[in-house]
Amino acid sequence: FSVTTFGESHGPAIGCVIDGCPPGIAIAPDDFRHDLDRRATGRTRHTSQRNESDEVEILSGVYESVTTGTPIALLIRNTDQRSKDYAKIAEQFRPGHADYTYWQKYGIRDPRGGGRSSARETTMRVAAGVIAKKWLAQHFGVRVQGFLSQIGEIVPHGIDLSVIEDNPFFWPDAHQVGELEQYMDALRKSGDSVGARVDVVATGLPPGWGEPIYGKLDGELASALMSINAVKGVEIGDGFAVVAQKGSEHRDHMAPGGFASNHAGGILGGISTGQPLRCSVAFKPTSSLRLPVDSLDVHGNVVEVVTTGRHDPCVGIRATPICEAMVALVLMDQALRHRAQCGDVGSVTPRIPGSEPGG
Ligand code: EPS
Repeated sequence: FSVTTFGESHGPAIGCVIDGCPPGIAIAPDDFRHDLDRRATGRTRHTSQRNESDEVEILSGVYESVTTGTPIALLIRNTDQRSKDYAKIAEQFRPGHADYTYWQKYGIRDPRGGGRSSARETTMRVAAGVIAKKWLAQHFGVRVQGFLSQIGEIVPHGIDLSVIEDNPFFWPDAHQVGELEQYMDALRKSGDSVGARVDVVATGLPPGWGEPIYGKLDGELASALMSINAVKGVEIGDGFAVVAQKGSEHRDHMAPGGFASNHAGGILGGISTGQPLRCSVAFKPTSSLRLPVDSLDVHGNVVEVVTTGRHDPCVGIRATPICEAMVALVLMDQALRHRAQCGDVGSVTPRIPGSEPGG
């Protein structure tokens, strides 16, 4: 099972090809609406004001509203890809932006709205993830849910997953939404940007998904999540906090009633334990700022860079559905691999119940 995407932010369209998807999954264009809207720009004042409707066209792999097993091709046409400063930024490097490394690698650059390095590409990851989420839910009852667990220095006072769809930040504490609105309004006016952390919890996994050495479940998740634009860190379970833990504290006690804790994040030895999967993703602050900064141009001249345009002051805000999608795609791939090698997924081993989501 594999996914690849194509298209540029200011090109005519973006799209993806999903190969190896099982036949018989019911899919219609409307299925994509909810998650694409959660990720889209222009839906609240706290994100980029680019206004894309993100209508999915199913080009192949689906007949009479079910997948046929052949490659699924999805297309979304760009409709609001205007930009005024192509000429100006075409030869300048934005500090912290991929335009420098694209130039070093290819010696050619598509300056139209960040081209291929734009977060626009993540639209197609979310679209592909919709199919994976649906398949995982129908076959295993797996649910993948993300939330924002930090913006700058602000962390939630409490975690209530039932409120994250009710505010523009995917924030798990309804009492702090006003504070976040004020923080983001001030940040946007200042012209600066800020980093963020997204947590993802997947429940309902059977034990046994993942490979023991190459293709470890945590390795695949880290790779998939790290491949999202602006990601600088991925943690599984307690992540970097394990550095300060004692073994007696970190190990998850086992009893007939289930694991007593979930420091491991639902993975041991690269294989799922049957507990909730927990991972956490760090997003850097957006590099395209209207605050002036010294940089170089492609000729080595010192230039002052000011990036105008419709950029996100906190790219992490829209990242929750993207992280969910990447986790779902990895889980679907691992479930299919496990079924190929071991037969019926989850039926060969007695399941030890896990702790609750976030536990
Ligand atoms: C982006 C810059 C902005 C965002 C874009 C990501 O686009 P533009 O270059 O048109 O101002 O709006 O995000 C999307 C269009 C999207 O759908 O996520 C960037 O530089 O990454």
